[in-house]
Amino acid sequence: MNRIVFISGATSGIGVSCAEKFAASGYKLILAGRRQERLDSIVSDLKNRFGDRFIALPFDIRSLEEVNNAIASLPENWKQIDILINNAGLAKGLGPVQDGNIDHWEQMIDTNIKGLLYLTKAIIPVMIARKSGHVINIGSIAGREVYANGNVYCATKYAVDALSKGMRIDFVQHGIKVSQIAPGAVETEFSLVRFDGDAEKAKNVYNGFQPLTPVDVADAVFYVASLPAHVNVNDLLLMPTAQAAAGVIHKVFVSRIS
Ligand code: NDP
Ligand code: 8X3
Repeated sequence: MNRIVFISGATSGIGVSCAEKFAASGYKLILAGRRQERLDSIVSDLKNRFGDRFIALPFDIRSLEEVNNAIASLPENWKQIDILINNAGLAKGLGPVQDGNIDHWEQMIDTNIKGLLYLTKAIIPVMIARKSGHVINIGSIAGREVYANGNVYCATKYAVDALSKGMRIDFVQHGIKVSQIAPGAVETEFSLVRFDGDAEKAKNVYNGFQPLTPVDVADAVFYVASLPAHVNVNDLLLMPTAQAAAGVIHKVFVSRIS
């Protein structure tokens, strides 16, 4: 196996699970994120278990300059990326637009929309030149239904949905697949980030039901990436059984009387 996968947001959650899954199946991986220490430790652990076919590439996806420099810095034999998993993303805050925090809005828009575009633009030329490749965008149920107080985060994921459709149209003539995986609630660091490190608030999001695990999402990504050349999953909405819609989660609490 000599195929190269680029995973953005590989320091945590879905990105780490994708790294595990593709690493165990023999792929070469470029793992990106801002937290260099975490990336280095993940890469060193993967190297110990699977051999020397992993690269850590720390950069902030919001900076066009950092994105372009990072891709340009790849060794020549690592530039022929076969699969790009556009996973880096975040939510900041949960509240009505009238109380919105402008910094939060900018961070979400710059990461989830502009960062995804910058990275795709930097990597797509090698796929076009080779007339093959696969871009897998991580969308969300939040890109299908707007939920209360989700406004700007939902808008960024609607944008990922639109960009996935647009890229598929633009890249089809070059033999490049574009897929979107849109998960419902997944227990990762997502809510911890959304609530600025408030662990109790984050934990409450997932209390009383079984959310998806990041491994569930990685399994879906791997399935989509493993199909024959003539088959593409355009779009896959993957939900916890207990989540019927964005804002409808069936929670069961067992009360304890001591
Ligand atoms: P995590 O918070 O666990 O992981 C997010 C990843 O994105 C981290 O590796 C983080 O790395 C990276 N990231 C964030 N900002 C930047 C940045 N500016 N530059 C580079 N990397 C960045 O959350 P998840 O694993 O849950 O999220 C992954 C994707 O899945 C996101 O796009 C999210 O919107 C989407 N999603 C999540 C769901 C959920 O319920 N958890 C459901 C549906 C979709 P670092 O901080 O090191 O930069
Ligand atoms: C993350 C899922 O429903 O918390 O995209 O916004 S949700």
